[in-house]
Amino acid sequence: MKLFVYHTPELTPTDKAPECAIAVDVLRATSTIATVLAAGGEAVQVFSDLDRLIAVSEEWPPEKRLRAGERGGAKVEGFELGNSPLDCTSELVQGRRLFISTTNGTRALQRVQDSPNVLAAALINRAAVVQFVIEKQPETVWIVGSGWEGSFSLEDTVCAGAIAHSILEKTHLSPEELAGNDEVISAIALFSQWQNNLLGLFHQASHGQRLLRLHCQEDLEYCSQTDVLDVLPIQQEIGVL
Ligand code: 3SL
Repeated sequence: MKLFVYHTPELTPTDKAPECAIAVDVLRATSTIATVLAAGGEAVQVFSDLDRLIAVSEEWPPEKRLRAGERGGAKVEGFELGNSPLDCTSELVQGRRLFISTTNGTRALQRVQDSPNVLAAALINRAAVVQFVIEKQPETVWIVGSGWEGSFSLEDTVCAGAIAHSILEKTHLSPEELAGNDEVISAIALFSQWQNNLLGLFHQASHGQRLLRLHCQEDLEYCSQTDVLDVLPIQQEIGVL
């Protein structure tokens, strides 16, 4: 198995697809997706375009759907939800499909659509994602961070490092054997440095600071937890997890 880390969708190759692709947006899209599925959501359908989201979700009965939208960290007007995983209680999401569009996370997921195994990962469901990779043994795995509008983000790279670190522990591969690019080694180094203070790292991250200005401290706390949800968001059809 060779693992590659790409910090943003823009840095991800466009001329090939891996056997397994893992999209990461710890703050907060993939944390929200994992939370909805763990809380009994029927499925999560991802859109980059808000008009398309509205048109497709109109085909579902209102009691069977939820619309979640975020732009610039804030909730899209008229939608039931923004992008806070803490709003996704089982009372609200049970048996309903979430139609979601966010600034960066949904772009990362769409960037890897050509892979036969597309997963959504965050720190909270890291163990389930690692378990899938270990059992499936894909030849090539990509972890694609969402970043922020094309730029590197600390929280997605530390999650990539958390996944890589756990794969190393469970397979006994050496970092050189696992790593397909240098980004893997630097992601592992970042995780090793911060694994006991992930919330502290989020406070230093530019998007963490953006969310703190929007009074989302509790979201940061929630998303900085590791391995607390046993849920594997895996794509069943294009755009549906
Ligand atoms: O950019 C995204 O996809 C979002 O996750 C950003 S936010 O955390 O909802 O502001």
